[in-house]
Amino acid sequence: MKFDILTLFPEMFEAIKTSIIGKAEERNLIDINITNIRDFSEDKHKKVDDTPYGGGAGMVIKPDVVYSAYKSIATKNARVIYMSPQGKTLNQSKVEELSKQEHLIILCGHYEGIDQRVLDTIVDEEISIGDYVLTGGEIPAMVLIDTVSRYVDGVLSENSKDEESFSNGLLEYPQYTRPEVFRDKKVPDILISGHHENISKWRKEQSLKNTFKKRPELLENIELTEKEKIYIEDLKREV
Ligand code: 21W
Repeated sequence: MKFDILTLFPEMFEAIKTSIIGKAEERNLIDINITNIRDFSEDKHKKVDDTPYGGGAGMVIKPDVVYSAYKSIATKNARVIYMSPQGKTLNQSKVEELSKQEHLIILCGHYEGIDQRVLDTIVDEEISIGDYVLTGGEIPAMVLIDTVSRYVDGVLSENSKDEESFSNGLLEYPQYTRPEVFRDKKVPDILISGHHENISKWRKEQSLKNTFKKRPELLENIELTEKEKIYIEDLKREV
């Protein structure tokens, strides 16, 4: 899978070259290519922005410069995503959908904003990472690359995705490792019993309990089995 980033702050992307994503790139499972929008300025001072028509504070990124940067990397099958506070909030189902694309072009804006005409020309979709204000789209772009890359074949070891938070719509069960007793707190007996069926049942219950306590709204959007519904009703009676 190929990620092309269009940004005025290419140095910020050093951060994703580390860890699992860096390894995935070394193994050619993903390809991350950064394009500095400023390289496409034809101005002698490499100017990329100008004052807004209609007046007001701040500056606006010029459409021609963004368009030339886009043209330099565009392919027929690319999907163009504009990281923007006005976009739909990213979630795990959007991540899975995007992971099926062969080429994502990610445009990063800044507080000053980008001329609307080039956005209308090249952008397929606007995505936000949540309702809070950042200084630019670079961190959101890295969030997107990180989360989408996990779905690319070979990036993660098998089965590490299907049991995790959100893949079944629930939060995870608690985990324990040695020592068996830590500051007078013992590991739950069931995990030491070796009874795999009981352990699996316990983990499912813990997942439901955790979700009910910490993120009850998640339970509204998923299908539960009859057994799970009964368990939730029991939890409600407990409080
Ligand atoms: C902050 C961009 C404010 C634009 C008049 C009209 C990308 C982001 C961002 C930023 C403005 C995301 C203006 C969650 C975020 C991002 C920087 C407002 C100025 N004035 N997800 N327009 N939060 N943020 N534009 O901030 O680029 S995804």
